[in-house]
Order: sequence, then C-alpha cells, then structure tokens
Amino acid sequence: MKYQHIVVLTGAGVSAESGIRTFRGADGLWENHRLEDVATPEAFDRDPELVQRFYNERRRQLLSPQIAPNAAHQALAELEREFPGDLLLVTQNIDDLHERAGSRNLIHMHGELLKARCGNTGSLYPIRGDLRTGDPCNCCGVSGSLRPHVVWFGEMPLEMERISDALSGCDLFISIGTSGNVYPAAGFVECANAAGAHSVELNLEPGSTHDAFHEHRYGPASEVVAGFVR
Ligand code: BV8
Repeated sequence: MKYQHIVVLTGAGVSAESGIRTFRGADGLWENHRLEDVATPEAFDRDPELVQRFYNERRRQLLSPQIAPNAAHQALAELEREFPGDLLLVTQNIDDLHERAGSRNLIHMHGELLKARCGNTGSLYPIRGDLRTGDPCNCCGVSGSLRPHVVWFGEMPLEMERISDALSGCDLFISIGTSGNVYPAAGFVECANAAGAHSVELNLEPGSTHDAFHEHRYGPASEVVAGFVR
C-alpha cells in the first residue's frame, strides 16, 4: 500500500452484522423517542431513569454471548498489526467490538458503553451491569452523579485535538458504516481532503456526505472492508 498515515472512521454500520442495531436503520427511535431526544444532557436531567434504561438495555445486549466482532472489525485490527505506517481508528460507536477484535490505536469519540462517569469529578469506572441513577459513586460518594460515559448531542466529542492532528497529517481516510449525519464526525472527510488525503467511503449505501469522497465501495462491511484493506 502506498500510504503512510491512515485515519479510519467507523459508525454503527461496522457493528450491524455483529447484531448491534444501527440508529437510522432503526429509524433512530427507541421506546418512541427520537435518539436526539434521549441522548442529550437535558433528557438525562428531565428523566434520568429513561436515559439509564436506554443505555442499560444496550449494555445488556452488547454483553450477550451472541454479540462478537465481525470480519470488518477483524480486518481493521489485522491492518493495524501489518501496516508499516501509522493508523488511527476513530469510532463513533460506544461498543467494544474493535477492542475485542484486537484494535489498539483507537479513539471512542462518542464515549464507551462499558464505562460510567462521575458527573462531579469526571472519574471513569468500568461497568458491565445496569447503572442506576441513585448509585453512589466511589470517588465522592454522592449518589445521583453517575452517568454513562457517553457523549450526548450538544456535548463535545472526546479527543478532538488528537483526531484533528491525525486528519491534517493523513494521506488516506477511510469512512466505514456511517450515514454521515452527525457532526463533527461527518466533517472529517473535508479535513482529510484538505490535507491532500485520498478519501474512501465503505458503506452499505451512499451516506449524506458521499460526494465528498474520492472513492466509494458499497456493500456489507464484513465483505467490503476486508476486500479493501487486503
Ligand atoms: C457537538 C453516542 C459541539 C450516544 C452519539 C445541525 C447541523 C449540523 C450539526 C448539528 C446541528 N444541530 C446540532 C448539531 C450538532 C450535533 C449533530 O450533528 N446533530 C445531528 C443530528 C444533526 N452534534 C453534536 O451534538 C455533537 N457535539 O457538536 O458539540 C460542541 C462544541 C463546543 C462545546 C460543546 C459542544 C455530538 C454528537 C454525538 C452524539 N452521540 N453517540 C449513543 O450512542 O447513544 S451520535 C450516534 O449517532 C453515533 O455515535 C453516531 O455518531 C450517530 C449514528 O450515526 P452512524 O454511526 O452513522 O449510524 P447510522 O445508523 O446513522 O448509520 C449507519 C450507517 O451504516 C448507514 O449509512 C447504513 O447504510 C450503514 N450500514 C448499515 N448496515 C451496514 C452498513 N454499512 C456497512 N455494512 C453494514 N452491514
């Protein structure tokens, strides 16, 4: 491969074949609430139980035995191991399937379902069960301060400086399984193009920003990703 610096962005579509529901595939609804109405700080203030239930259900599903990385996750982990240059994997997903497949140089820009955060101190805790709003947290003992370590709409995504640095220095940008509806992730292709990178969209169908990409390959991620990186 003639590239030295690769940035990969993944979205819900890379985990779809592992059995994790996408957002817009499920028309973005959950218990008749739009995602944008449940995944916000205001929703958490208004009805913390509803928001905790939303994430507790997704955490239980993620930890169920039938959920495992698919060939797309595996191909990306193999690429990281074998690629002689540097590769940064930025995921919008809050599942841990990239880690389970072996990816290491990974940023969860929208947080992680298997971590809880103390709203008072910002301390993070691994969590594999249900999170209850009344649970006291270990760091300050204040009950009601624990929330999912997830970036909600209106909140700043994580590690944006590190991501921007990688985008401004990349020569290949690969976007996988994202509809390109959520910013700032949907704007990454423009940053990569401005850096002179070759940009590639690997998705089931054209996303909202498809015309910004130099190259497109459509089909299930488990086939298209392995076909592109090998
Ligand atoms: C911020 C964690 C600023 C929670 C998520 C108006 C215009 C532009 C922007 C905005 C606007 N109004 C508001 C905004 C900003 C807002 C935004 O973009 N809103 C959208 C709705 C318009 N963005 C934010 O609020 C972000 N923060 O801007 O902060 C700021 C600045 C300073 C200080 C403070 C703040 C934060 C956004 C993060 C929200 N959290 N996730 C959770 O997971 O519950 S977003 C969540 O939805 C995901 O993380 C992901 O990002 C998004 C879903 O997108 P996708 O991953 O693309 O999934 P989707 O289902 O849409 O698409 C799946 C794709 O896969 C499809 O294309 C499908 O075809 C494909 N597919 C399906 N199966 C397969 C497949 N592909 C391959 N193989 C398959 N088998």
